[in-house]
Amino acid sequence: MPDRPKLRVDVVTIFPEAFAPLQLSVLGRAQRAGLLLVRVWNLRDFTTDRHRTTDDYPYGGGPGMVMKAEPFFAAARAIAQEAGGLGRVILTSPQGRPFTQRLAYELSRAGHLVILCGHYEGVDERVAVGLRAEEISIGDYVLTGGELAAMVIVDATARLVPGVVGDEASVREDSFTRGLLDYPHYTRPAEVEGLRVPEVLLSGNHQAIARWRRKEAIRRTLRRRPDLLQAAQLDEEDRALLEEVLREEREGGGGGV
Ligand code: 9D3
Repeated sequence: MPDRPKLRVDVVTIFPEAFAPLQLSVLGRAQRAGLLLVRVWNLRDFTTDRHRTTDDYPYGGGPGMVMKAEPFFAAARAIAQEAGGLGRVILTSPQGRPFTQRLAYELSRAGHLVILCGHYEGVDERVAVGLRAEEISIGDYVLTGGELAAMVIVDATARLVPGVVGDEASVREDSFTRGLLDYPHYTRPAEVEGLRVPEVLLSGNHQAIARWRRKEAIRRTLRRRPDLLQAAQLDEEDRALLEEVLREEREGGGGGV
């Protein structure tokens, strides 16, 4: 067991209990193995008033509440003291930079992340400015707060730390790294509800199987995510497979998904 985790993540939140899932499964095992350390801090512990207030009315008026700045600064100071610095500071925000697999790779090499979870209408702007926090969004839909976004960021980032996921090959093979969606998967039995496993997968012909899988990955990407196909790096053989798929798709059949 290493004496220092390869990735330390400090999360600051008003809902520390929401992070219980990070103790389970793959990330739980990684933490027990000392590869990963996730520390969750309760923002309320860094308030100084009787009511442990974390939000207040917006200057200038308008709807909703704004998270106060001082508790975040106090939490950051405590984290810096314990961790010996602050690493990369992230603020979850609908206004943030889109979170992508590329950014997950980048963060997985940072060594230390501090994730501040926003809530309500937002966080006092001076938190992002004063702590030099990078604002990150996980996508164009509206959540009730930053906690799920923080967990998504931790999950996608931590699994890229070497050793966290047992099967390194499956991490490297990931569809968003290769730029294509995954091919269809099957396991026993060979027939379910009248639906058969494609014959080629039962053939034992590994070259034919590899070709079929690549082709079906291209077909799925074309049908479901043509935007990804534009950006995918296709070699000569892939281009030939794409031509076949395009021909087959034109000829209809249209079956499946
Ligand atoms: C029109 C004002 N709304 C901005 C879109 C207010 C608002 C709604 C929801 C402010 C905060 C939130 C809570 N969302 C997050 O904190 C959040 C989030 C999200 O909603 N979608 C994707 N990524 C993220 S990261 C944090």
